[in-house]
Amino acid sequence: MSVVEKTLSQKAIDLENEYGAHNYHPLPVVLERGEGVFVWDVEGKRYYDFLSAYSAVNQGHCHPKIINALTEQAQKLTLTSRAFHNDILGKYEKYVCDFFGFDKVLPMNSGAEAVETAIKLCRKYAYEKKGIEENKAEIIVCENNFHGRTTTIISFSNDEDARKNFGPFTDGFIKIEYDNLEALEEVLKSNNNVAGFLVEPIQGEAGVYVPSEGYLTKAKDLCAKYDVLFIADEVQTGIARTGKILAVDHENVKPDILILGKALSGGVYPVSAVFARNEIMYVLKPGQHGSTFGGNPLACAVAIASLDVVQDENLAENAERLGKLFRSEIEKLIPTTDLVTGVRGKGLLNAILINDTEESETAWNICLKLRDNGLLAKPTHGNIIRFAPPLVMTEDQIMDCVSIIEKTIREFVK
Ligand code: IF1
Repeated sequence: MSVVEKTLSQKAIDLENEYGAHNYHPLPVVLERGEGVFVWDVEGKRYYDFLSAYSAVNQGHCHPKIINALTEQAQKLTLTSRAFHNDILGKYEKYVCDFFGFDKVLPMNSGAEAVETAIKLCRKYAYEKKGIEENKAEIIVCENNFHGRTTTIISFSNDEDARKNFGPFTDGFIKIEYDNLEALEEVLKSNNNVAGFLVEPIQGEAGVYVPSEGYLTKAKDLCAKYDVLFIADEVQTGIARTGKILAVDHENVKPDILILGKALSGGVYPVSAVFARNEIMYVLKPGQHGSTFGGNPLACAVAIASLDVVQDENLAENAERLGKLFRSEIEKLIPTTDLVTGVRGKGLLNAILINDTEESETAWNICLKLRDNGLLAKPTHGNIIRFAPPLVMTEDQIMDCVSIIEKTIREFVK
């Protein structure tokens, strides 16, 4: 028997390894508490959270207003299913429709479910309103997209890890290059069966890839011209993350279908939603789509409180301001090091590019050092590190984080 006692962290990691499926490769840190922009590990060490659970915790960890809404509702009524009405669903639906400017909402739980919902809605609308021949509808998607993990969604992914040995796949998707309007128009004008164009306003998983200015506006115009639904997946970019309530707001684009998830609940509970105007949403009739938990009272209470926080605390403006500051500070660092070659992003959805190959361990090792220095972030695509802190951050805190990043980069020897 070893004389060295295992740390609490190691014990927790061992349990996950032994009993959990190995479908993740987490950074070795075991968290037990969160408050605002901070999380603490089981040994009591404090970190800045620079991932925000992939942009789900925009309002900060355990926001008292959201937790309060959760606990109050939890003591009254949690789930009725949609077999019966409940007294908060309609209130929630009105609230979010007013908030995002849509006629109708369809409540779901996870982001992937909401994407699936949007796909079904788009296809049904194409058959019943546009007159596309049954089973012929196609949806245009972008290369390097990330929309979730269901079998239909991975059918149009081009990430080999996400797809390999999960076939057979779902038909009906056409992949084009992201940020390429010619490619979009090419398909639109040559194919009368296109029902929709599904796009992330910024590609998150691809490495925070911000498209050229005007891309979304022009893509939306092309969709309108060819009578095709413009479907924005704002699961990651929505709810103030990029410096506006929605990333499409930067270009004043109004999607025909909008998909939200993650921060719709402040990361407190799985809540997702699909928005559309009446004409589109009316194609769904009773029995044609649903979910046991979608629109449950707990989700409704949590989501209302989460959006109240976004508004009351001006999180979009804060993300815009601190994002500019963050990028300009990192820009200053770049000429002084060989390790970082670029920074990009919008609002507080940013990434730095590490000067090494995608296969290298460098970004991972930098993240381990960042962790040691009190900041948690995770590489995406090997050589890119995503930085997405909660939006409740202050200017002093972000400057503190910039110095942690700077110190880590300077200390780092491959
Ligand atoms: C994981 C990435 C982020 C999303 C967009 C739908 C979904 C997501 C634009 C599905 C989810 C997540 C899932 C998470 C990792 C993560 C992610 F690295 F894969 F790309 F955020 F950056 N549309 N994104 O980004 O939402 O069903 O997960 O609620 O562990 O797979 P979900």
